[in-house]
Amino acid sequence: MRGLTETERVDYDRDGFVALEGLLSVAECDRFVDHMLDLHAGRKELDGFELRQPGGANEWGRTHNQHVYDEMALQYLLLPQLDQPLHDCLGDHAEGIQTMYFWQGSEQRRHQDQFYLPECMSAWLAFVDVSVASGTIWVQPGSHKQRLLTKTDFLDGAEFHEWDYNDAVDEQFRRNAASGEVAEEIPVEVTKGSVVFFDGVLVHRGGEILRPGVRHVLANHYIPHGFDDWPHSSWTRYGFDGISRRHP
Ligand SMILES: O=C(O)CCC(=O)C(=O)O
Repeated sequence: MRGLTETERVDYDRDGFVALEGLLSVAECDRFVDHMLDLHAGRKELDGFELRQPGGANEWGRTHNQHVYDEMALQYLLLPQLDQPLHDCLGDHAEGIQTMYFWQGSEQRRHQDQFYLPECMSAWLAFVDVSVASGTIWVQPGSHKQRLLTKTDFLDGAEFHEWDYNDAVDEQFRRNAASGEVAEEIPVEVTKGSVVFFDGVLVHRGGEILRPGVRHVLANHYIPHGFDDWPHSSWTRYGFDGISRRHP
């Protein structure tokens, strides 16, 4: 299976993300989208999947950790072609720990994934063409080499005590920009079948949806096999070799 080329490695190291086009076949994209549309419409049922009501508050809300109850989501967390690029980015074997499915753009505010999931990185699987209009992700290239805000920054007496988390990341985003060491925030527009690999410290957000409609994306998260301080001890770590474990 293909890993990162030398150029892609350099890009990933410099920017904190790299998009690999055509890593997923059209059939792989369509298969998962059909599955999700069937679940959404109630044509398929799955224990653990929250049935959506037309017009309900969570009608198109993302799923969280679907791989725990859905064999197909687990397959897509561990698609063989993700293994080598993840290894090249992490410098270690990757273990899958989280999935989120988005039928539509999230419009999620700026954040860093490692705030929630220490040491993680992401593989963001685009099952359709994703553009600024459909609410793609926006990233601040190079921000993965700047400060990571952690829970300790919000403790009593710490710099961001009583700040809203996303406001604090916006502030960090401004500081990064002022440092002159990062590039300007950009949208990541990709074609169907692309996978965007990104560092868990990269500052990013879900862009505003300018053209309402579907935007089928599966966001997978991974941690390095050698990471021992994983705090979510009740979450299973899934290896590409088929071995899963809880740790510690
Ligand atoms: O796809 C999106 O809109 C947001 C994804 C994201 O922020 C994430 O996976 O951390």
